[in-house]
Amino acid sequence: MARDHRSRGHAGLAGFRQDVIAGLSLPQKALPPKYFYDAAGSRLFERICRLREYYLTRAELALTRAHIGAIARFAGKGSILLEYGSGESLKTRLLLHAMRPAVYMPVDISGEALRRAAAKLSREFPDLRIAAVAGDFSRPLELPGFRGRDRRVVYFPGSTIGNLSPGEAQAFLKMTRGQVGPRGAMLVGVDLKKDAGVLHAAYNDSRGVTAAFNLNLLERINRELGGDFDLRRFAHYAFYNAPLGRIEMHLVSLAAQSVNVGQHRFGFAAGESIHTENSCKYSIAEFQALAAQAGFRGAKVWTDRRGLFSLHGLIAD
Ligand code: SAH
Ligand code: AVI
Repeated sequence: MARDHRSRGHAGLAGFRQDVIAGLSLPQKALPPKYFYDAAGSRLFERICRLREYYLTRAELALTRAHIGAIARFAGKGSILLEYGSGESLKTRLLLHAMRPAVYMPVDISGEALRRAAAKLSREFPDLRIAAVAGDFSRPLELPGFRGRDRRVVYFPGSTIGNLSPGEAQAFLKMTRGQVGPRGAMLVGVDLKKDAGVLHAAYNDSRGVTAAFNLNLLERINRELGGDFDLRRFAHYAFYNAPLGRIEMHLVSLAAQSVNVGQHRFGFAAGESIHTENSCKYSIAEFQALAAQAGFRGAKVWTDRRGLFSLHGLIAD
């Protein structure tokens, strides 16, 4: 059974416009990565997950399969399972089979992807109670039914936490620490630090799907906010910023140009970029220290055999 709640915290078109105008007015132009995920962006991300170079999805699936018994015991059979940034709920299926949650509550900003995933899951798990919430996890969210007596577990796979700055990640973990309560737990997928060449290939795939995903943000601004970005005059650029331990994605202006978004006009020098995403990579110790600052004890860590990706089992301290 699937129910769909639209959260009141959802910013909508006005919030999108405000964030775009503010971001393009900064000295280093920047746009929040949560806006990648309209219907087209979610489909492009699903294609990224299946690319040879994008090891993250395969590594997390492999480690989840290999350790599913222990992961389900850690989550607690019959718990309420809340997943942030659920997307197509790919890895979640393994968890749903193994832990049989009382309720599964997927939360995602991409309404179309969420509805598609919930409909598919209801066919695959006819007895599962699904309470889908279309909303933005960077704002306070109303989560109907999450405050029951059952144990509460938050699942945050995919290294989506890496798209937050370390400060934002800590605030997010603090918020979920409050949500799960003293008996609760969290499972967080975190991409590990590794060879820069492997990272570079994952964010610069040979088929150009990541480039299309990045450029779709400009297409979305054109479509929804009346922008006139010429996509042929911007290029995808992603590199590993080693001192900061993160992949940075940018869109680089290929010429001096100006662009209109509604009534606003923005000038670009040739070579000037819009910073569109960070994807932070953490060692196991670094992530456990971050979680500890948010009131979680790192109780378990699972990794894939190649040591590419980690899944942290956190317990409210
Ligand atoms: N968990 C899936 C998808 C990861 S992609 C996986 O592991 O493959 C990141 C997901 O988070 C997308 O589905 C995107 O729509 C969602 N998302 C990104 N920012 C969000 C936000 N601020 N609030 C809610 N969902 C968000
Ligand atoms: C969702 N997130 C964890 C992805 C990442 O790897 O940072 C988004 C992405 N950006 C480019 N490719 C994939």
